[in-house]
Amino acid sequence: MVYLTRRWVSILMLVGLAVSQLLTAKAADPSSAGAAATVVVGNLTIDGAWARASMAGMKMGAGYLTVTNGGAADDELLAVTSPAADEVQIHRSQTQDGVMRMREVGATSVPAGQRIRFLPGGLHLMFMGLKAPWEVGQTVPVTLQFREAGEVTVSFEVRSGR
Ligand SMILES: [Cu+2]
Repeated sequence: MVYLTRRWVSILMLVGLAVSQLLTAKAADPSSAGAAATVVVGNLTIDGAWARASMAGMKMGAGYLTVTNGGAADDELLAVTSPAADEVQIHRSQTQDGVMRMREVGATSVPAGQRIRFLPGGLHLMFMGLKAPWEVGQTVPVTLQFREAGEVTVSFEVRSGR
């Protein structure tokens, strides 16, 4: 339909980046350029952070990420908060007797030298009481509190995917 020149595409990307940075202005980490950037805190590397677009009328949301512990000491994800939700819980989905259930697991260990993946159908962040619907393209600031590495705020990119 419309053929965008390379110049236009880069201008649009810059505008998009500026908007996403405005939306995540509360994010404490100025080094994270845009959504789903790799964030390093202490011995931990966090990447692939994304959240699912919320369904109409639903006040709950789910978020996913990968945490890699490159250090020699175990760490633990103690708590999660976000200005976009009343409460954030750490959940695990499990299929029991053919029914998918999820339960709150609380603090989650990130052992030395290991990678913990939060994925659909498994470990995930559950956002309760969304302040507003989450739409594809926006970003959600999420603060992760680790026992050893401390606190870090990561931008979760809202996607429609599964
Ligand atoms: Cu859940």
